Amino acid sequence: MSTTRPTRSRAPRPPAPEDFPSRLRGLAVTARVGTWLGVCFLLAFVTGVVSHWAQEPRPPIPFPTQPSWGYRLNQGVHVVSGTAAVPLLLVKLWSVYPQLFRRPARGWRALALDVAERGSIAVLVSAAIFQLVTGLQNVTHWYPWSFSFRPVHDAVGWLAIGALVLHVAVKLPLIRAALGADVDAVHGDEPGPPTGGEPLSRRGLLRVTWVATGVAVLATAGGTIPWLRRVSVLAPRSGDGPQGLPVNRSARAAGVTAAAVTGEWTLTVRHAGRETVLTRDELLALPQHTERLPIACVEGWSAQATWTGVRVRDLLDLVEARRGREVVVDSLQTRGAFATTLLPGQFADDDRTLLALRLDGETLALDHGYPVRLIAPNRPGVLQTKWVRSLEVRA
Ligand SMILES: Nc1nc2c(c(=O)[nH]1)N[C@H]1C(S)=C(S)[C@@H](COP(=O)(O)O)O[C@H]1N2
Ligand SMILES: [Mo]
Repeated sequence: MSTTRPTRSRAPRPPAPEDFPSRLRGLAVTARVGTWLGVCFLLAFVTGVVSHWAQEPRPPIPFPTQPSWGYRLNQGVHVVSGTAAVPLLLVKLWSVYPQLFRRPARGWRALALDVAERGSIAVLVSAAIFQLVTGLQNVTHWYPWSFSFRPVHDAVGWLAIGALVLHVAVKLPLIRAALGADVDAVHGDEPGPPTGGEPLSRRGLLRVTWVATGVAVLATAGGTIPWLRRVSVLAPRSGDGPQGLPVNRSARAAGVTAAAVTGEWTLTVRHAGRETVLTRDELLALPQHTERLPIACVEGWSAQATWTGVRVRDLLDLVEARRGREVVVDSLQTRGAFATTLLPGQFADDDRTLLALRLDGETLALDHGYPVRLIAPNRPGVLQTKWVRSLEVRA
């Protein structure tokens, strides 16, 4: 191919879009990859909002206790769609980055529009990269930042989705034209599709992109879907831990080892000046109930298990607490954000909500919360408090 650029000019100059002549790039590729990226971001956004809602202590609309596997599915979709977005975003950015070197438009009006468009894309790209990087760091339990993950990831999620809606609205005519035409169609002043001299066709590039996305999905989906575990190399904590269930924070890490096993442990249930203290044997003498409920960690892994123990509602009845009351669940752990949690009324009253003493028929392992742990349906793992020492009914 001949070039129109004069070869004698050696003066350094910033690159221009023409300096990136790959014919694989083009609106046809960008729009197709972008559509799936948009789908992933939308799924991640909706499930992210649900997860945020589930973790709010007192949301305006109470979080439902049905279905018991709802939060599990939600977090699985969140982590899988976020991971699938990584290869899609890389290809999408590669397909458009020569545009970064476009000369600014001439004339005040055109320049103002140009600045507004580039500004909104800068917000979108940075928010998207921030979400994927912090999300993956969260999944791998790597917290190199000093801010609190949940509110920041939530706020930037809204920013990303806002910028995305704006971007799609502005580009809609282009997107529709590109999706309606052949993959090899040439739009605007693009260099045109590969002519056969290039190692890959646009169809080939798209195929590689879908395969890479599929691999990313398989590599993480095992965190939620047990029979995929063996291929899910990136799924964290999938199956290790005592009693076949993963452990996020061990008893030793929570600093509760000695206190829990001395045999002097008791459970205190408090309500309006009344207090009932129960030993482990006394708890075992109360009616025992068995429920199959998942632990669904916010970080993406989840596992179903059979829990046996005392209904929280039965314990609240001992202190004559009315229905609908919030319960503060306190643990033997003295430090950390999850040492104490708030159990909303609808969870406290649900018959499936237990203080579990047994897991899959065996005495609860210390790392799973021995002597007793909270297990409630459709509740984020992070709020399923282990090593419980008291329940206090809020006035
Ligand atoms: N007291 C206390 N309970 C806790 C935690 C904790 O750090 N401290 N971690 C929670 C988190 S993040 C999860 S996912 C579940 C995991 O329960 P498991 O270790 O029995 O699988 O316990 C929850 N209960
Ligand atoms: Mo968790």
